[in-house]
Order: sequence, then structure tokens, then C-alpha cells
Amino acid sequence: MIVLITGATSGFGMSCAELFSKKGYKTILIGRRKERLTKLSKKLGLKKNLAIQLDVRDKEEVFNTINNLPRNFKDISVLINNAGLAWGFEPAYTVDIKKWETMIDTNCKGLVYMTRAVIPGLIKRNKGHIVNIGSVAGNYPYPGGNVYGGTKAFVKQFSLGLKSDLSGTKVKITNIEPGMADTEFSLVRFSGNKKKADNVYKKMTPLSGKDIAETILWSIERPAHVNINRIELMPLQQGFNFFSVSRTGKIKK
Ligand code: NDP
Ligand code: 8X3
Repeated sequence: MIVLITGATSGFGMSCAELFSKKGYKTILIGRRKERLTKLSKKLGLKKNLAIQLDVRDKEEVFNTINNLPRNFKDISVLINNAGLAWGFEPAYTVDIKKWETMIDTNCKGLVYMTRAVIPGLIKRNKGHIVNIGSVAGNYPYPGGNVYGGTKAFVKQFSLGLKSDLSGTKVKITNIEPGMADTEFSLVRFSGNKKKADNVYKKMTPLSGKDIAETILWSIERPAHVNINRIELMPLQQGFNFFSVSRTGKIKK
């Protein structure tokens, strides 16, 4: 079984690479940071993985890479569309539009390019599994979640749409929707501000990359007739709040 993981240089993706490798799967590791890819590739055993430096936003390179994989890594069984980010926490009326574009280009367009490039092979072999990484942010709104939440709602609906298109085939599709997890996610969201990032996980126990990797492994190891459509998981200590009410004075009708 060959598992392709986007965003393997950190967080969920790296935990998946480690767990799947330990379980005997061959892996294709994708990310932009070359040094990290090289280090991970060596750690996992060079013959058992293929590390590829690739920006999933680069449409042409995504298709080139998938169409020109070496013979022993060509027949992908599982695609884990994990590469993604939240960038910024600002309200919609002040945020830098570049941050929104980056999230849409990576979380939506990059995921769609990877899917479109890999899926014909799965259909041809009539087996395989696509696992998308959504988020609770695609299910529930919170201030500052604006476009990030929008991209993850896209991922959820796209996954359900894929399930419809894949009907009658033996190709499976799952959307994993995690809550807070301690990876480099918050460091990226706050543009490298470690203090702000650490504050997110203060005095509570978030999910870990290992929790997500184990959930993905469970999803792909179900019997042939079972498709896990969606899994939403949160830390025990994350939850919901009341609807907000702005007590800014009565509004004249
Ligand atoms: P990390 O920041 O730790 O990892 C993100 C990974 O995505 C990195 O390996 C990064 O690699 C890769 N990546 C980002 N942009 C690109 C790109 N353009 N091309 C290729 N790879 C890219 O965060 P997480 O592990 O937490 O995030 C993984 C996924 O999980 C994301 O989709 C995120 O939205 C989602 N998620 C995270 C949650 C959390 O609380 N941590 C909760 C719910 C969902 P590199 O920089 O080397 O390219
Ligand atoms: C990120 C999860 O809870 O920080 O996708 O929005 S949360």
C-alpha cells in the first residue's frame, strides 16, 4: 500500500508519515521545506518512502509530479490531503487579503489539484481511499475564523460531493474534522509569534498529531464495504459557547 501525504514536514502529516511507516505502508512525503523532507525520509528508511518538494498551490507541478512518479511509487492507494493552514485571526474588515488568498489557494485549490491528479489512478485500479483534513472550523463559526472556516466548509462539502461521484466504485472518501491540536498550526496562524501560539494551548490538553494519525489509520483500515464519511473530534476541554449578543444599545426600527 502506498500512502501519499501532503504536508508531511510537520504536525498531522508528519505523525501520519511516522505511523503509516511503522505499520508497513510505503509513503510519498510532500511539503515545501526540503531539509525537513530529507530528514524525515532518512528517518523512515530511504527505500520505503519518496520525498518530494512540492507546493500544492502549483497546479502544473502537482500534475507533473503525479503523472511522473517512479514505477514503484505510481500505484497510490491512499491520498491524505492534509497540507493547509490558517493565517490570521483578524476580522473580515481589517484582514490582509493576501492571507485569505493563501488559505483559499492552499486549503481549497491545492487540495482540489491533488485530488484531480490522483483520482484517475484510483478509479483505474478501482480501489483506494482519499482522506481530506477538514476542521471543526468548517462546521461552526468563530470570530476571526472567516475564510479559514470557509475553506474547511468547502473541504467538507467537496468530500461529500466526491462520495457521490465515486458511487459504484470501490474508492472511499473520508473527511476528518479535528478541533484544537498542538502542531505548528497556531505558530503559522500568528505569523511566527510563539507567545501567541503557546497561549492557544494554555492550561488545557489539545489533540496531538498522533491522535489524528491514529484516527486516519482507523478510517482506512475499515472492512471493504465500510466508508467512514466524516469524523469530527475535539479535545475534551474544547466546547461550545452561548450565541453572542452585542449589547450596544436598542436599535431604532
Ligand atoms: P502544521 O502547520 O504543523 O502543518 C501544516 C503542513 O502543511 C506542513 O507540513 C506544511 O509544510 C504543509 N503545507 C502548508 N502549505 C503548503 C503548500 N502550499 N504546499 C505543500 N505543503 C504545504 O499544521 P497541522 O498539522 O495542524 O495542519 C494540517 C492540516 O490540519 C491543515 O489542513 C489544517 O488546516 C488542519 N487542521 C489543523 C488543526 C489544528 O488545530 N492543528 C485542527 C483542524 C484542522 P511546508 O511548510 O513544509 O510546505
Ligand atoms: C483548527 C481547529 O478549533 O483551532 O482547524 O479552529 S480550531
